[in-house]
Amino acid sequence: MFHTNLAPFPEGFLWGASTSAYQVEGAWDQDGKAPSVQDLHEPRGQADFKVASDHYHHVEEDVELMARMGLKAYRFSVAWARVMPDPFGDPNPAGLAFYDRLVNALIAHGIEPIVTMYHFDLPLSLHEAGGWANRRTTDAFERYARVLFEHFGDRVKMWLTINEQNVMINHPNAMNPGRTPSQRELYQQCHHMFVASAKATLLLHQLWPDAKIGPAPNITAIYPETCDPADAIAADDWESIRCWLYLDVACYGRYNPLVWRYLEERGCTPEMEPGDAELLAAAKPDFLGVNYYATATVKAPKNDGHDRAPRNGDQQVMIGEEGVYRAGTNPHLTQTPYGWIVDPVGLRTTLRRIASRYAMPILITENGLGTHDEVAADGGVHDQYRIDYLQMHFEQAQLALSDGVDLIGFCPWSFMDLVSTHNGYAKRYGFVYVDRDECDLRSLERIPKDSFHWYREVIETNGASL
Ligand code: BGP
Repeated sequence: MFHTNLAPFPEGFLWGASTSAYQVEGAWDQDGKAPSVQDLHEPRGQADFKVASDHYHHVEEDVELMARMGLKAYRFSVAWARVMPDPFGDPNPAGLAFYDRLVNALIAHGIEPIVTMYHFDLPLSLHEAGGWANRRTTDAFERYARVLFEHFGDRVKMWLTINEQNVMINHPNAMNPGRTPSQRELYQQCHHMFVASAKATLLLHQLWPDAKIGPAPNITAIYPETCDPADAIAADDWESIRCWLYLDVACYGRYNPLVWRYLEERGCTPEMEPGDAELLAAAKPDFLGVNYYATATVKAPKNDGHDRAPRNGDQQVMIGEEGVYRAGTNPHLTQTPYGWIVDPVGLRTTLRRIASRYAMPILITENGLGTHDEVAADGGVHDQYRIDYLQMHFEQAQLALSDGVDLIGFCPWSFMDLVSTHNGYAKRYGFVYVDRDECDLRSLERIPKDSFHWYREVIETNGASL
């Protein structure tokens, strides 16, 4: 659809940026923090999460930079194991104190804190007790939620429960170190995450009726590879299993009927406790966080033992499922050097589909370009490629607004360079360069990239400079 007049970005639009605790903080075992599943990763020749970007020791300086860039919002996650080293015990005062410093500095600069409660870093002790397959993890999450809401609820008014629950279920290896759960177990884990998220949602609404909370799945539009109706069914299946299941439970409080049948056929329906259905139905989010990087393309399965066709890849690389769909290719789209599809129009499509299905406010909680950056001879980082990438995605966000999508903010990934989930420090996303490489911590100096200055102007003009 063409628009004769583009809708302007609304007043109060949350121009933000995102990070997550384990990828940026470092101080992995300091001041009482217990290990999380992420601390088990010790990749050879690649950055681990022990020091990361050392945000823990640079927090005030980093917030100063956010203020210089003019950020209206900063999305970060709390490390569950920093606040609750014993998930069933008392909170760690030093852990709370670190986030107090961060939250207070943000507020002093007029930056809205948006807090993800759990971003891939399950406390190791919970993992060792069965992780999300163990129902007690939902009790631990509720306890943790109460600590966070009681402590920060006077200042933090926007919360995200779980980052990319759908990625954790569809790409489970990174979150389940040392083992590969069965599909049945994965959907039990998934159900427990739904329960945990619902409990947190109800609790926040009870304690702080003025605060807002939502999930943060990775949602992306899907294309059938051709107009063959069989490809369209495969695309529908993929979208229901990977995307709608998660938003249907959050928004409608019930499982998607197609996915429920798919689980029944495979003997994978989760065990529910009495009261779960009512709990899911009662917990209503206030907005939807959406991580968007790349669209996917699928085609009909052949059911010949090769539909899965596993490719080496990470959370954005499409893998098929036997008898359900196969990965397809899309000749209209390019890829990043790391093989991630670049599809700005796909962002508009994704937002439109979510809006027309759920009619809820949407916050883009992640989107960005991960690639190699270098400090030039003049001392700057000239990341025009990142500016181009973000410019295209912001333009499509504005088109989505013009289409009628209630888009409340855009938080690119990431505010500063941080450790990539799969590619260490070689793959950078930040507006701010951090002087370290894979294994050499160097100075850890912060250097604003060209994209930093470009984004400052976008924010200052509320998008008019695009
Ligand atoms: C999302 C995660 C982020 C971040 C991002 C980039 O799936 O929520 O934590 O890692 O992807 O991915 P990567 O670091 O693998 O490049």
